[in-house]
Amino acid sequence: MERTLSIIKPDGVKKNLIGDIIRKFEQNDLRIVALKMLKISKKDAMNFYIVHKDKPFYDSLTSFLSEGPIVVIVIEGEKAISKVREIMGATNPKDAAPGTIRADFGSDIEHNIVHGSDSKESASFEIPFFFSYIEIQGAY
Ligand code: IDP
Ligand code: MG
Repeated sequence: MERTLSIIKPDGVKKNLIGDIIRKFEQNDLRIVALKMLKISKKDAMNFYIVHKDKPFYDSLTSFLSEGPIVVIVIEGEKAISKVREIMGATNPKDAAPGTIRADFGSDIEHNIVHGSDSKESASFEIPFFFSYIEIQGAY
């Protein structure tokens, strides 16, 4: 069993995709164990995406993530990290496999609807970034 963090980014919320995205996760044998909607500051977005601090898109990405409400979700299941990445599709919607969230709904490489932790290490940074232990309704 693994846990991973997903975020429905401001473009996904704006496009009314919260239900569609959660349904995709649940249909793939993944369980939602924590969820909330919030709007984060630019500073919080910069801390969340600190691994990208030297990338040319860091400023624009963190402005985007803080521009409107997001939905943060903890997902639990077998191989949850790679499963969520698969359901999301490649970073650039143009390269994402047909039927993935990013292929179906993403606008461009930045505005790509969803986030998913890319490793156990990033999941263990990202989950407690948004949720405390008692907010997570998991089996362990
Ligand atoms: P990921 O979300 O598929 O893990 P990362 O490389 O970790 O992709 O990048 C984090 C986020 O930064 C992406 O989801 C996307 O919103 C944005 N991003 C990635 N590469 C670019 C780029 O080349 N230009 C603009 N934004 C980018
Ligand atoms: Mg990433």
